[in-house]
Amino acid sequence: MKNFPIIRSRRLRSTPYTDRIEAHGVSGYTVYNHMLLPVSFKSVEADYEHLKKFVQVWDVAAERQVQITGKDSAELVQLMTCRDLSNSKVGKCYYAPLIDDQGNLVNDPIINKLADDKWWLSIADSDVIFFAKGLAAGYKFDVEITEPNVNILAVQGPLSDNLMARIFGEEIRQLKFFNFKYYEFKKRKYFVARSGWSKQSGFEIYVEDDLAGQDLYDQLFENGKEFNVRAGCPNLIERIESALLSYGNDFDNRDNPFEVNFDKFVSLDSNINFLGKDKLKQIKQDGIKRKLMGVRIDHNQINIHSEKTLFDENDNVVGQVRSAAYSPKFKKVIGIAMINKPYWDAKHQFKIDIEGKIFPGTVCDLPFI
Ligand code: THG
Repeated sequence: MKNFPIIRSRRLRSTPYTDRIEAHGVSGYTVYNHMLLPVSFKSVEADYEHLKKFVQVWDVAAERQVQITGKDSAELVQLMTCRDLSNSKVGKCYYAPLIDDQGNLVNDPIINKLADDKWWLSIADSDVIFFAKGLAAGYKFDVEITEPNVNILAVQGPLSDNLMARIFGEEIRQLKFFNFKYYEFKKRKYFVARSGWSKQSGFEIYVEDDLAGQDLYDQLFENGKEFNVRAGCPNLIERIESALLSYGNDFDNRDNPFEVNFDKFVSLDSNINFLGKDKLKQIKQDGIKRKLMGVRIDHNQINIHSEKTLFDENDNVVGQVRSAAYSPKFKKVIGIAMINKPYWDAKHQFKIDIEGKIFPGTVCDLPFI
């Protein structure tokens, strides 16, 4: 497949950090929530090796916030997710599948509870704001729904604590996973969460002022020299190895949360009210017929831009690979695939066509071990 340049316009939004990541040598973008999201700097594999050893600063402004405030905000947020938020606390982040009336997935945001009547849904790539506004109008909720100017900088990698302590002070080391707090830098308060789309540990800074954010970006590099800081981005290899799922790639609005292994985030027995609850009860009772699994393929390269079908030795369909990459750790191609029921037992064999050649592979559990 040929590579074409992608032409920028107002519709394809830049971020406050775009000029900076270009100065740092960004070499590829994807589009996420109608915004530029970097995918590589040196190369996906070189970025991966660096991320696992040092610390990187990521422009993940494309993880947009849907802000929901007002008297009925908690009711609306709960209506959108099958995760029970009735005991949720201010200062905590909740990974929460959003579900439609058919019981299918709409998005998988991190929901940040800023106050009992103020929520930020830190969304993956789908237009959650219109879904929320439609529900609010239909239910006549007393809420305000906006996309505030919040642009996340993620600081990821094993040395991220050291760099963040240099900027925000030693106390930031105490911040627990999926908690957030405000920390000061140059007399300004920043919302910092311990989270991020890698398993190399790290933080996310939700920046609410463009100029301050650009200065913070530069300061992270000034202070990070001794930790070998680099510009980075969510890394395809690392996130597949870590089984961090990507809405639109690994799952989408044709899939329900049980098929995607979100069982622990589905609350059917409490008395909360959410869209699709009866459908999910029915689906659970009937049982699912396919689910997301890992796959390992005996090859050293792959490029996925649409689903690829897997077959057994009799040409029956085993499932479809939805994301995959060569893993230097496992020395194979690894991927995330929707696997049909008779085949999802670990170790089932399949064959796959990669650029005209047939390669063998096996189904395995997620996460990869
Ligand atoms: N950070 C923020 N917003 C985001 C993402 C992010 N929005 C888009 C996208 N990423 C949302 N998807 C995910 C997917 C996985 C995780 C976070 C966001 C994640 N999962 C952990 C895991 O799977 O181990 C923890 C889940 C849990 O058990 O609670 O971190 O990255 N701001």
